[in-house]
Amino acid sequence: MATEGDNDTHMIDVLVIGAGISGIYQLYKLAQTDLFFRAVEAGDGVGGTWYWNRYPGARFDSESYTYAYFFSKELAQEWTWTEHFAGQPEIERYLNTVVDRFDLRRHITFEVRVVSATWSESDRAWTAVLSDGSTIRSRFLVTAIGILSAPQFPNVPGLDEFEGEAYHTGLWPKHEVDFTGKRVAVIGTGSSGVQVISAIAEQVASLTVYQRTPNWCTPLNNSPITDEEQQQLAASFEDMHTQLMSSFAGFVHSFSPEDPTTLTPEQRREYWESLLAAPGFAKFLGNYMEVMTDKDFNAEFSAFLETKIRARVKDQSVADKLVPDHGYGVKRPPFETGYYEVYNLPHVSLVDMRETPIERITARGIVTSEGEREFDIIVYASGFDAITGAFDRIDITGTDGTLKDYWAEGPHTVAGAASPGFPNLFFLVGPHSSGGNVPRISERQCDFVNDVIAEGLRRGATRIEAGREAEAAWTAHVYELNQGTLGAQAALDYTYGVNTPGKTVTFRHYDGGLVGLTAKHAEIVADEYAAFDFS
Ligand code: N01
Repeated sequence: MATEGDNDTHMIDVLVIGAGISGIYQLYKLAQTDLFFRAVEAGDGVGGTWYWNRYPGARFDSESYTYAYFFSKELAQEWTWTEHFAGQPEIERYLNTVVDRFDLRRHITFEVRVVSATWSESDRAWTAVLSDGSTIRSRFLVTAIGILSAPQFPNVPGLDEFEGEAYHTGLWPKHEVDFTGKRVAVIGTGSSGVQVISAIAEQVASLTVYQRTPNWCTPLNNSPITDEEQQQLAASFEDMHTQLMSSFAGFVHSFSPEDPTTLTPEQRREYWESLLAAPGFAKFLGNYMEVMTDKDFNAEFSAFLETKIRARVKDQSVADKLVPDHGYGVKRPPFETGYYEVYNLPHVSLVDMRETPIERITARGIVTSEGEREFDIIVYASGFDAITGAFDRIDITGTDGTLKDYWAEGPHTVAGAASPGFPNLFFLVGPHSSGGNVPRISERQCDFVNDVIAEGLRRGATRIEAGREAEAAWTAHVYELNQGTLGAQAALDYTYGVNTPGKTVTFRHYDGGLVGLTAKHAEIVADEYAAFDFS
């Protein structure tokens, strides 16, 4: 194992962009090799998503122990999660512990962004220009930049005019934000909005929620991990890893084996009641598969959830606005703790932006078609330019042009790991690979990418390029799986790019889960990596 001490124009072997969940694992893997490597990270600490999204209420909605690393049993024994769904501070502590425990911090240059990366055919290397003006030349470039890391503000005028405090959930400051007695607006009701709204509602003087699309929010059912559970978790470390890595999407939950057509509506409801009492993603991934694929079962489950929302919200005219008109699961559903009860508080109001859209932000507050409301704090929970957004923000130029142009009409890749025309560039968690519990997907992808690089080095190659045929086959597979699904029919989710003005509406996620990705990797290996050109 070796590393380059500083950012200069020496040639290194591998440059990793990002020190979040995937970047840390990638560094751990590189540290087992004799390659020269370095990571650059925009934040002043590690964690990626869990560094930037430090807003009140931010926490896992995958079980903590399913989100953690599995590369070290000692680490798993040394670290104990306090809750089934850990909060952001604990997650950030965990990631820092990992980095220090395995001495990875010294490989990371903090507080710099990669502005551009350009491939040189004569050098067979990438030159990355960093935001501090320095450059790094590297034979291989590995992006660990996440799929939800390019924060996006509402496209309304006046954002800079507001004279109060304004924060984006994905760019939350390290200092404490005091909401006590403040008039607060939250724009956006995705997973971040739902978490922050629930966390601050009791503290504020007034809370106004600006909602464009209501979501199907179901209880997270978080709880402390008992001593007995800790012992069980410690004892089942290997089994848990095997279970997760062979599951559909890297979660502990798996679809019900029962055929709902053989059950009565009462039996289905009884099962759904049990799901609502179960933790996290059970409502989605522990459901009948048919709820996600058949519009009638989907409508029945959605109607069941509607009764739950209406029972929790006292004012039915508010409940009318909170009940989605899309089916459950066609848009990534948030998980909540006390969310719907927030709307029973006298100082909380809900603005339906479909009826009264935001026209502009002013020095004092927010103007909708209904008039102006004044605020001390505006929270933008308005999401991200998802999946390809973080790639578009780096000027990546390969053999025939930029990656942004190459993916302009939609990404095309070999197994989400690489694209033709961009030799020696690999993506960990990027387009057309993700779709599940991110650390498990990224573990799989990271192992694969490092195997491809190792194979190239074993063959004495200095250039590894994804093949066009393999790219066409994987892209066709991604769209084929997605075609006709309830998600594709609705095309409401950020995985289609619909939340980003001007972005081509096309599917950027992957519906085959960890299972599909694993099968593809195995096929590529069995085919002696013919999907890649080594030279
Ligand atoms: O972002 P989002 P997020 N005018 O895009 C609204 C993960 N995550 O940060 O739905 C008005 O879901 C937008 O409205 P609409 C998780 O994968 C996990 O909340 O586009 N409104 C929506 O309501 C999640 O899915 C956890 O109509 C505008 C909201 O802003 C993903 O991150 C916690 C608007 C954005 O919701 C993203 O979640 C948090 C505009 N111009 C996040 N633009 C865990 O629990 C956007 N909106 C692990």
